[in-house]
Amino acid sequence: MKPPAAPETPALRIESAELRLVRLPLLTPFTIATGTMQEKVFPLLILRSGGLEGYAEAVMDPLPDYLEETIPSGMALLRDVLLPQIVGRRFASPAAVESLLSPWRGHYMTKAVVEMALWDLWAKSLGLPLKALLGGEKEGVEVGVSLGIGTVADTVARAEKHLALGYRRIKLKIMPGHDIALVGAVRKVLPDAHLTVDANSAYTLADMDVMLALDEFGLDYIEQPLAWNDIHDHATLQARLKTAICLDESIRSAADTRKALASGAARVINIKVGRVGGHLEARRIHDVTAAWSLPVWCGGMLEAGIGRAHNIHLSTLPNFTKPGDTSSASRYFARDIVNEPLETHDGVMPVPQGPGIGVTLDWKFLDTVTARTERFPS
Ligand code: OSB
Ligand code: MG
Repeated sequence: MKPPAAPETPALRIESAELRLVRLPLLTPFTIATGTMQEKVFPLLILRSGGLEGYAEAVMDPLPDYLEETIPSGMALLRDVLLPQIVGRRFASPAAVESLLSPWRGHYMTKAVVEMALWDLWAKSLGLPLKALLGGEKEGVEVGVSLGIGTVADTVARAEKHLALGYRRIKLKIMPGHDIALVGAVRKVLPDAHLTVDANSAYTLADMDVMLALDEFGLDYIEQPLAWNDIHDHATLQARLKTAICLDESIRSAADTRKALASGAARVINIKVGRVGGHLEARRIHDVTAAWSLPVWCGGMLEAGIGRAHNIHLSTLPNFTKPGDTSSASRYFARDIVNEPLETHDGVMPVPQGPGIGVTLDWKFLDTVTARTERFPS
């Protein structure tokens, strides 16, 4: 018997790209152990094919404070290497871009913006929501809030307010000298809340006394207490704690995840699709963690609507069982760059409907917050 004829391979040709540098004012400055963000500055990539557009935001900061990538270095790599390579090329699937990106070392956030925009474009070309292509089924995703560093009294008030709004967990940013008393004060007024802390790598093993004190507050996990590029010391610390360690900065790949879980460095993983090079690697990390019967959750980088929508679709995968950081956009911005409001109801963020990431750009407003635009071909 003759096998059925192979279907014609669908392929999508990237006809052009547009790279914008966007500066969006934040409603309130956001302080973490490494510094304060006054505004959200990000590269926005638009890929075009057959009358459709795919969108993604890159999550690196202007300076290498959270991780080592920066906006200037990322935009240079996009301009000089990555976008000239992909514009004019045909792709048989979003996964096909990986072989072009993987030869370059590091630059996970820069590679991610290309891969994510291609996923959005691909899903739109099929008329399907991105979550359907990734394998997610949820209609909405449970989220908490990440509270930046402030005074103890103010942080307690914000924690109470957000819990009352229905947010499913409160994450407190901590740093040396702003840790035990803060967590103690919040725990006192919210004895039953899902509470976590995020140190953004501000401690070392020499701070074991602080870690052991934090271990007594019944936290869901302690996020990235030690160095941004460490796994080994986190394993030493995890062996001393009852509380789970969650790794953020240290995890860039499924291989990092395997090493962290196998060495006992963490029992929870924060997945940020931008930090790990895109949706495909994010899904691999999700799968490795699921194989260990350990949970993941979706982190955030104060994204505007495009990045927020990508995060929501990714969070629909089954092993995202802890609340993510993708809270209401109105907590961050007076006005977003997308037309659709991304707002939670009782701690649940609905998945935007429609093809791709399900949100559309507010071009008029976007133009007012765009500092620079580059086009490929120019
Ligand atoms: O470590 O998760 C982090 C914001 C900027 C840089 C790093 C982090 C964060 C957050 C905020 O925690 C998450 C969000 O609300 O988007
Ligand atoms: Mg973090």
